[in-house]
Amino acid sequence: MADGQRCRSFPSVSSEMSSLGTALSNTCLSQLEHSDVCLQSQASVHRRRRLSSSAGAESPELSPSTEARVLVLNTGGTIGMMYHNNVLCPEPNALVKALRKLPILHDELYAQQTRLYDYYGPQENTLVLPLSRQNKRIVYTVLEYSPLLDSCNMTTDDWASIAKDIEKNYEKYDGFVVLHGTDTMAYTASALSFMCEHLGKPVILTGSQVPIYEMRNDGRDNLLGALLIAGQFVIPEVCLYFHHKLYRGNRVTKVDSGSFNAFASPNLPPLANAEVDIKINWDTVWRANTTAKFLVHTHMNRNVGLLRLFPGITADTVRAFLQPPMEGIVLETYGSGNAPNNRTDLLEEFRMATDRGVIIVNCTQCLRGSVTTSYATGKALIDAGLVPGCDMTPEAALSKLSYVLAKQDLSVQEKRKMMSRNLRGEMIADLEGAKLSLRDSRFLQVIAKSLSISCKEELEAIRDALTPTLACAASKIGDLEALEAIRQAGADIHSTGYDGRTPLEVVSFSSACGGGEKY
Ligand code: ASN
Repeated sequence: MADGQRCRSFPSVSSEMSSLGTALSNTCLSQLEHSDVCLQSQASVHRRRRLSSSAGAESPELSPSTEARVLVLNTGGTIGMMYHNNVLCPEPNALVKALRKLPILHDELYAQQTRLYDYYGPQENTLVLPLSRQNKRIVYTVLEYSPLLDSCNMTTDDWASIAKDIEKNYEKYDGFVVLHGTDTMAYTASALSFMCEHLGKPVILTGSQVPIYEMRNDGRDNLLGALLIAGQFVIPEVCLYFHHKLYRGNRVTKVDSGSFNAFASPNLPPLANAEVDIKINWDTVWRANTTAKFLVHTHMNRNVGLLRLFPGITADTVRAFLQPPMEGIVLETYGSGNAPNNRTDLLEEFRMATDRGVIIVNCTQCLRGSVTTSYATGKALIDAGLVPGCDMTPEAALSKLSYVLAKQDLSVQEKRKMMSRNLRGEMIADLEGAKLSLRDSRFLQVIAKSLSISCKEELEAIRDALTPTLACAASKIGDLEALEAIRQAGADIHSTGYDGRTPLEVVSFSSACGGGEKY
């Protein structure tokens, strides 16, 4: 499994079982992968067929099935900046004009020959990529925000505008690219991942370290890669594309201000690598296990903050920070979630805040790794009422807090619970402590959840593939109750497991050897 997280989160599942799950998920997902690409651009096909039949005999042959539509929301950032008085500032109404002159980002001949603008809207904001290696045409429309912003000037209201624009245009496009400054891109990507619920299409944030107008720049590659992925693959996630890699948006952090390789996703491997081929790690791609309609939540609570512990921090500083109206903070602790346990003054401040309903999430200051309770210095924070942030980045934890605290119909206890649940793949699945046994009907559900199974058919496929194996495992250890539970759940205990034997054969063999009982 490319995503090692999932194996780690199954303490009670045997390695045999997890490799079976891997094989199964690979099969399901590679089948889906194929159908996903086919699903792409159905709307475009329909639209362009109508155009084709009205275009007349002189119109060149269209191959509309190869077209996909992507909406580009240009919010600002260095990618579209120019120098004014020696400093970089966003330059309005310039980007599309520049893109139009770049053959790798626009094929004007195709646009003219196929009367692209007659159908897809004005020339000022509609462009088309040259034919991709997968024989696709990506037609993209740029919606420029006003004013364009350096991302340092963005607030939660700007996140809401992006989310609303995606919602408004959701049906018309196959995917979305958000051009954004790099400085706060990890925050926006995280926030959008929570704001967008039941997302079924890719939303990819990108930008650059050097303006696209300069001779040497990373903007062209980043925009091209984001467009190709958004237009050709159904990756139903808020992602961030930078320097040939596609990341889950709520897993990234900006790690370098002076390199084209500006982002890292320390606790999750990339969703895709765009090298000679674009390789998608389908095992890692998040799939919501629902077919519910896409919706956005734009209400975010702004009474949140980030507090980084440091040796010698005073209780006065902590108390001041936790004063109302503060409702939730992300405490950046040492190592695996540790804080001084010899500082009763500090722990008392945390305790008093959590007692009055402030949610404090414990995240590590380390770039990589998770919060645990291995040390007494970590346990002290649990005792003070902090919520463990597992392996969430501070950016993801903060925006999740802002999203969760805005849910007025939930109690503080429910909000705390929601903070410790994995909502959008922002943390490792919280299955620890789930004491699963073979007789527990949740067993399959937990496996399905970890594979992000999204429909009934997939769940059934998992059940059909796993039940013979589970039944054999139950037989082997003589767990007749489990065998009965599996049989009642609809499994055929006469079908063979991974070693070609039926559960009954296993049980007979085991009892012959003095192991199990006769069923
Ligand atoms: N200050 C810029 C921004 O975040 C940095 C960039 O985009 N590279 O908008």
